[in-house]
Amino acid sequence: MLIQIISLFPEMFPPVLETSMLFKAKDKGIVEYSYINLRDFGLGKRKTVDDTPYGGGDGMLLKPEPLVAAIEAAKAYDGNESQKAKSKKQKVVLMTPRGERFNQAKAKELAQLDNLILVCARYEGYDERVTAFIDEQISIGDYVLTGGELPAMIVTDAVVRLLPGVLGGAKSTEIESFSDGKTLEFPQYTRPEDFRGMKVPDVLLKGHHAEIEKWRNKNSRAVEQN
Ligand code: 4GS
Repeated sequence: MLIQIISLFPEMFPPVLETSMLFKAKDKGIVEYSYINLRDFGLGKRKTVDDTPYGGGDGMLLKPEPLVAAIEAAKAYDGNESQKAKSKKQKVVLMTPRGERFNQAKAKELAQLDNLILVCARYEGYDERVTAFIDEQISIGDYVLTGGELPAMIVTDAVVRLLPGVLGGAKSTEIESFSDGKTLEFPQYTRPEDFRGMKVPDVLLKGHHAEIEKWRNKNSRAVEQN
């Protein structure tokens, strides 16, 4: 999968996407990350990307020309050797609190794509006409951030871990064992048995599998999974 990220702050991404599982996915050739600096598409000598809103109001908006030029550049790039994304399943997703709420089902859906283009807004927002060049608008929650970069990282994380070959064998079979679409998220413990006076629940120490399952069910929250 080719994941392209359009942002005014592309330097925010490598520290997160080049770490741990997200890096391993890239190292294995399962995913390619490509960062597009919106500033490169700014207008004039000053590479302007923002302007004041018609009708007045606080703050600045992203202008449509640079944003749409960046989206078109992203669409024209067809990935490195391992990712021949061109003319395959491609989607342009804009991160915005006005979008549809992100969840595991959406992550699953996006994980089917060959090419995901994530657009990160900044300032007070963007010129509404860019939405004509966007396939979907997604929000990670009902709060206002300073930019769409953290939301884009969250979407990337949730999507990449679903790509075949990213999670190790043990982990993926663990998920498959609750194959009703939900996973039971229950409290877990590891050594030591006594940590600062807090004991691991007895039932978990005894190896009685039926009792353990009962305890886990009782203390579970069902979370949509894979
Ligand atoms: C979100 C969010 C967000 C909104 C971007 C204000 C800069 C900011 N994006 N889910 N302008 N919540 N974006 O807060 O996706």
